[in-house]
Amino acid sequence: MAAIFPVSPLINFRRFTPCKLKAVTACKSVIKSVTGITKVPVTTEPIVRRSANYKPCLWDDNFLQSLKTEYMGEAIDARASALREEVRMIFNNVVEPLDQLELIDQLQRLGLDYHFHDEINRTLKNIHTGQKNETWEKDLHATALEFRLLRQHGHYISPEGFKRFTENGSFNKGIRADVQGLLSLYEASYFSIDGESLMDEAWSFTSNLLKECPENTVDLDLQMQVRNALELPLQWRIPRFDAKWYINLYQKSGDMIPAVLAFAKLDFNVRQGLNQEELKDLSRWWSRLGMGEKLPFSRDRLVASFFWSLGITGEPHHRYCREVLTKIIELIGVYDDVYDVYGTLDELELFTDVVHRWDINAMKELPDYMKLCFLSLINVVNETTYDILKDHNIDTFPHQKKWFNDLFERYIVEARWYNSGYQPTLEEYLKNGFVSIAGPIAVLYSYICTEDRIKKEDLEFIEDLPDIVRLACEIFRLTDDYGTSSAELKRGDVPSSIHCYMSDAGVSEEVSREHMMNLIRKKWAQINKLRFSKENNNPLSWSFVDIMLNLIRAAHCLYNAGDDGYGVEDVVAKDTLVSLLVEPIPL
Ligand code: 0FV
Ligand code: MN
Ligand code: MN
Ligand code: MN
Ligand code: MN
Repeated sequence: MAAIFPVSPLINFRRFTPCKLKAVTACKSVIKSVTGITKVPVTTEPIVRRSANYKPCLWDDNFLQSLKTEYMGEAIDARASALREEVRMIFNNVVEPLDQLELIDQLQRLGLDYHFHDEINRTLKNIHTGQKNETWEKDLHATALEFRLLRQHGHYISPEGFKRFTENGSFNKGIRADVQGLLSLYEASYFSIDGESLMDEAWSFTSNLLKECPENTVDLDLQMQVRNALELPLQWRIPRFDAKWYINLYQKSGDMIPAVLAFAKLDFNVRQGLNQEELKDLSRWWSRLGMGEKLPFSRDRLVASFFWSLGITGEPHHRYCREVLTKIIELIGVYDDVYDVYGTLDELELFTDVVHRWDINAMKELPDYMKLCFLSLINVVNETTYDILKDHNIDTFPHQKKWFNDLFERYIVEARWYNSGYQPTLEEYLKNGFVSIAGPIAVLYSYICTEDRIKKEDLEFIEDLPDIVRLACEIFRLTDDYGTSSAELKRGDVPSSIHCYMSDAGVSEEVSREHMMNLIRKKWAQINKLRFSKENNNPLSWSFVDIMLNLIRAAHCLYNAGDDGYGVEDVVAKDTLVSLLVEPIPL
């Protein structure tokens, strides 16, 4: 235990809120001297530090620099653009609405939709305003596909159409055998708006039936799709992470179009080549920083951080955003480990204060390992400020400084809770936790790095953490806890949402986990509601909100099935990362 020094009257408790008073006693040893400089007291007792036992990173710089692509250069570009125009022509020649919807769905899942935004938007708009399609009356799949795609793209459609498949408010037993229809209805149910009881019914009806999907009565590919959907629905997935899987499925399907298939494969490989170049640059940045070696207690997860940024925004022209997000995520992972694992409370109070002052001269007060943290932070913020100023003529420095301050303010609250053994309620925990997961800061950086025109009112809207941002970040927090809380609890960390609820409600971990899953679905439905509601004064574009939601989709993918796909690299590394970033599709 650190020695307790007499409390100076100048000690600064300004940032303590009443609910954390219990933790205050644990922080007495931070001293504010008359010069206003906070000091970590010298103690003769050895400092006992925790360890997260993270494995070393799987991808060293030499390996990343050795990645090569054959899919670059003029000949490849010419081939890609010929295929793109061929697919555009095919698209424009499809006239039946159901065929159009199927093609749009396929393009999205093949990862090609970003080439055809205009065509897709125009087509969906026509379908939305067009005549009701009588021929679909008995077709559950068509009804559900239309519902899902229209809502995905911001066209409100009522769930009334599904009433045709119900009797006395419950779904018809007659559709049990229609596995394709059930699957489509299941996917559509994730686009429900909070309060739509018919869609809740659709979700429980289809998920129960699909779980028992009769093994011998449907073909293997459909079975595989059902399993995949039960793992995570489309609305919670990043299509590009599954593009290879889907390309393989599409290749075997009856309505495969050769040009579409060829373009999907080529485009996948071209983007992989671009991503490899980006990763090489980032790996040079990271190995030059040397934080992996200097701070061996922390996560060294550059590729996983890049993967996250790729999930948030994968389109080739958002390269700059991926660069910044990867850096930010990588560094946040380290800072988070400083707060959660390695730092003593005294050191953390001091670090939080130095960041608050943002004074490079104060760096000398920090222990050596924290100097690297502080300087890396200042550097990345300065660099990003410069870039944005150069390109947009907007000074984002005060904003960025505030975002990190807000993050560390939440980190220190958790550190105080942990050190004083305080058990927050779920409500109290989430109030702090939706920021401490670094969701808001990731959303804000995504905003300033993707928008062509950064708007002050948009920035301020996000900074105020309105419901739509809060809900998204709460989902991020809940999914992270779902995947990481067991290990966190074992090594010693603040209790997670799962454990807060166990203590609040006196339930088992299993019951609490189920409750969290229901909460996550509920919060998604609330987000869907806000996206469609006209009253919430949300100035953000539909497409930016989608980028924000990609943050939590990536979280769903990384933390799926209760694993920590970020900290424990080999969970996703073996399959998804290699497949996405290293191995091209044979043409
Ligand atoms: C989560 O780790 C972590 F560090 C993440 C998610 C990196 C930041 C990622 C983004 C901003 C996208 P951990 O489970 O240790 O986080 P908590 O908050 O539980 O300590
Ligand atoms: Mn942590
Ligand atoms: Mn943390
Ligand atoms: Mn966690
Ligand atoms: Mn945690």
